Amino acid sequence: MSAEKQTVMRGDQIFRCTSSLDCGGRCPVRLHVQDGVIVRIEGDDNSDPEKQLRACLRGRAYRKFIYHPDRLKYPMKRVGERGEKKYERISWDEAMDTIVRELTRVKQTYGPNSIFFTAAGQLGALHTAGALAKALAMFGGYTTIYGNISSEGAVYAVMSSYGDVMVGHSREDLQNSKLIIMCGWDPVRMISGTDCIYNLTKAKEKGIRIITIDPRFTHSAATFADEWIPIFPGTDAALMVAMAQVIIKENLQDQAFIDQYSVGFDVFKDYVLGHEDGIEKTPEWAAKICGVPAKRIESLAREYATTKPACLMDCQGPARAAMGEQYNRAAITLTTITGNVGKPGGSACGGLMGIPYGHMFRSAGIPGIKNPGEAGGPSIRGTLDLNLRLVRRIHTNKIFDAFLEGKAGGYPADIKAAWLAGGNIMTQRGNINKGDRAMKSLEFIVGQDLFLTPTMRYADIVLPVSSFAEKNDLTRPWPSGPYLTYANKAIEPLGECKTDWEIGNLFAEKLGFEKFNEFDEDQWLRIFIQNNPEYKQFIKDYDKFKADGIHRIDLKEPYVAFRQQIEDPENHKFNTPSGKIEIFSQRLADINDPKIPPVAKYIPSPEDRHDPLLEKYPLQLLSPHPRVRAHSTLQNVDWLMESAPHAVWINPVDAEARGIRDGDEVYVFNDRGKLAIKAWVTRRIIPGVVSIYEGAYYEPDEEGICRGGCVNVLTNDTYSPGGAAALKSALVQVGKN
Ligand SMILES: Nc1nc2c(c(=O)[nH]1)N[C@H]1C(S)=C(S)[C@@H](COP(=O)(O)OP(=O)(O)OC[C@H]3O[C@@H](n4cnc5c(=O)[nH]c(N)nc54)[C@H](O)[C@@H]3O)O[C@H]1N2
Ligand SMILES: Nc1nc2c(c(=O)[nH]1)N[C@H]1C(S)=C(S)[C@@H](COP(=O)(O)OP(=O)(O)OC[C@H]3O[C@@H](n4cnc5c(=O)[nH]c(N)nc54)[C@H](O)[C@@H]3O)O[C@H]1N2
Ligand SMILES: [Mo]
Repeated sequence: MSAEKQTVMRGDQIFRCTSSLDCGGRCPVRLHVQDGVIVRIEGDDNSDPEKQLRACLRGRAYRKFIYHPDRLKYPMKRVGERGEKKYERISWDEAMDTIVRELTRVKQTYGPNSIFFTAAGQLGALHTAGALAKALAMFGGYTTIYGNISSEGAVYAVMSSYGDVMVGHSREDLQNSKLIIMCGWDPVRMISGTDCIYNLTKAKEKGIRIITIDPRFTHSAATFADEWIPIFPGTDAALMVAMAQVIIKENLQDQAFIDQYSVGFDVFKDYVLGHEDGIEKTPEWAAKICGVPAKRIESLAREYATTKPACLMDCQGPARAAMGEQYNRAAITLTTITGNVGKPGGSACGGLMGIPYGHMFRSAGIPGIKNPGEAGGPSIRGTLDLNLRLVRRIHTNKIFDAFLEGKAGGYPADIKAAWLAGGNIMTQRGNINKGDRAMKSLEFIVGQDLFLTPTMRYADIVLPVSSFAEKNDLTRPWPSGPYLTYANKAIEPLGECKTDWEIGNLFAEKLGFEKFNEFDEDQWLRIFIQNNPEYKQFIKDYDKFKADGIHRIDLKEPYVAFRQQIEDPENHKFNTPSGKIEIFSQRLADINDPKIPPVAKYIPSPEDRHDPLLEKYPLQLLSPHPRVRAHSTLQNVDWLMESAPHAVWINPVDAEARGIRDGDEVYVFNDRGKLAIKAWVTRRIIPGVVSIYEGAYYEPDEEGICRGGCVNVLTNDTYSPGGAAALKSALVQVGKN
């Protein structure tokens, strides 16, 4: 270490923290503080290389986020038009008085369900919008969203197949595999657990063969893969069904495993062999759909079925599409028929990849109360019937239609006011230009964030929120664990910032709710640990946990999903009606909708490459998560943006046909919107497909062209039959004007 570095370190106080952002890591970091100011950030310093949790470039740049000059520091009220960014500073008192007055008016005039409430963007245990949700419920209730924007397709697939969302393995288990197939999984960019890349590196060093299947030559392909198999978006189910056809024809399936642990293989086989619809799902059939040559489909099927154990890794991204759940259902079917479920070095598929040890505060948090807005409705617990789920709630990708159409459009309420407690819906939901109209249709909006985001620009009252460094909280790693984290407060809140929890308490106080909050921050965090058996078994010493900032859970061997069900089937059934893995699901059959079939199928979808709209808009649009942001968060950190300028990925074939050269300013457009962006002409994406990272701010000019390059001006505000936000199913054109 240099002398200079040592001098800097000498008066530093070090606080162990993690972010609470919705990113793929939430990595442990050490915040160095001098005179109340964070001066430097370092990563985890665990001396054991096997255990050290290495933060990515985003974690190392947090200082630039926390101290960004654009941070909101005071409450503000809108003085211009919605979306115009004209605001004036007001006091907390005035802000809260206005909120109480306006929400009371709306409640009295239209009923409590006309108040829409949603929160996102951060994942702490205490300093969330939980207190606000409770206060709003006590105030009379609200309408909220249904469906996880990240993973609803995957959730649907695992719930129908396994009856459980905990389908991951510890990342360490990648090293036990003989073959890793990354199908739409790009952890080098999206992290997928802080220990993931280390374990992939170890797997690679061991000589384990790694294949990627992706329309893009991803960062993971570049770093780890022995082979890249390009594929057209939305067609993995065709590829996988054809792999199953080869496996069945050549009798390579693990029949004993299938017989013992699953139901419905015969129904799937009938579909694959064409007994059901007269079309045999041969590699030639699939090649026409997915673009992978038939010979390669055949050899991939053989390689996958004969290498044991093999780890097929599907993810959530490709399932965020118009027929999303079929991709995960098909992957689950493949791993089942090859007997790779519940085995070290195998995988359960299903895209969620969580293990129980990364989810510790599922049951930690301030006890809420039931939202009266949802009282008296039918129970939606455990159902796979999406229509039932939509009775009381608005699908997460349908917020804008719900605002615009209300009950007349079949939505649960006529929305007149919204409280948006984090999350940036005016950048992160499909069809943002519709969002502009929707947000303008409301009578009152209150928002809370660290920045004047495109969403906050529509709010009548904007409340400033503290960053994760300005409060103590329990945070949780991306689902892979296995460790628990405590994010220490390193600095005082900037300006007059408050946490979401404090805002909830303040609102309750203004409404005169007595004894709304009985404990302080430290008391609550201790209570969470005491009351939550999953924490309690590991955290014996609260103060030590707080000081260390992390508790590593010593698993004797890597966690393997469904190991007990496979090794001890007498005593451990799958949580499905049959007690087995459901290749065929009777619950899906009962829904009786060909778009949500009881076995995995390839089903064409709107705005895929077989849609006639392709003539007008010939390019499929991808929108993966940005390597250097967490969605739209961190988008203003110059260090990060310099390292990966925002651009549309376009293949030279498509670029040349349009006279586009690398670095040119181009427009990407369809009937929903138009954005301006630089072109990155690269063979890292296949012809016929373009890609723009999600998360760039929505910045429309007078003509309505998004100058920020927000991909969601182009995407759809629809969802799949299983409830996946169909953000990856969009056709576009690219041109120089
Ligand atoms: N086209 C396309 N769109 C997508 C996706 C895609 O793949 N393609 N992915 C989808 C997915 S998976 C997700 S999860 C969503 C993410 O959607 P959002 O959650 O809306 O995304 P973020 O940009 O992370 O927004 C978080 C906001 O919360 C703020 N924030 C951070 N910390 C706090 C806090 O403590 N309190 C409050 N009140 N605010 C805070 C941040 O400043 C930021 O403005 O995007 C979805 N949108
Ligand atoms: N750096 C960073 N990491 C993040 C986040 C972030 O914002 N920034 N967000 C986090 C969150 S909330 C989530 S939900 C996860 C999401 O992470 P993912 O679920 O992995 O989603 P995406 O980022 O959309 O990545 C999808 C990948 O699949 C590929 N792909 C798209 N369509 C297809 C297809 O049809 N077939 C195949 N085979 N591949 C396809 C894309 O090219 C891309 O490589 O990431 C987390 N990690
Ligand atoms: Mo997500």
